[in-house]
Amino acid sequence: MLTAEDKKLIQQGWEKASSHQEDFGAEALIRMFTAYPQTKTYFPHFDLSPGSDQIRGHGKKVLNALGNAVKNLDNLSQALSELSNLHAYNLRVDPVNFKLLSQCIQVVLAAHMGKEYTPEMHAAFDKFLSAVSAVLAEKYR
Ligand code: HEG
Repeated sequence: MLTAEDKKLIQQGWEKASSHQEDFGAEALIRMFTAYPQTKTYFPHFDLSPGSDQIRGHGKKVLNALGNAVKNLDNLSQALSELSNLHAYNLRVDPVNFKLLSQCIQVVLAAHMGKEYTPEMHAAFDKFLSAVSAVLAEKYR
């Protein structure tokens, strides 16, 4: 459950990320593919070399979707409903992978925001990304 303070920190933190969607998204994906190579199996059709057009394009899509979630913090299930269907029924991504990408996204935010990424902001993003992951995985039941 996100508190009012969490929501404020997420919105504040996202202001910085939103102007670097493609860069941050691509970096998070590269970190995921490097640290957890098993995640590459979902992208056999991608050129997975760092900086490829597909990685950048997909990174931008993922961060854009998160930006949409940030705008709908009180309404995540509805805001992410189509993506949830896509991941469960079409892509069939094993839900464990959402945690892996979430961690990589947090590393990217922390690395780029430095001191601005306070422990409180970290905790807020941790809750937010867990909530997004729960929605993306909820149709698997
Ligand atoms: Mg997913 C497509 C968002 C985790 C594998 N993902 C997409 C798309 C978005 C998205 C916005 C494009 C949808 C469209 O084209 O309509 N993904 C998204 C979020 C998160 C996530 C917000 C979690 C924070 N995705 C995720 C994980 C994997 C995965 C963990 C696998 C390890 N996504 C995946 C694949 C595609 C998408 C294989 C299709 C890529 C393509 O063919 O273009």
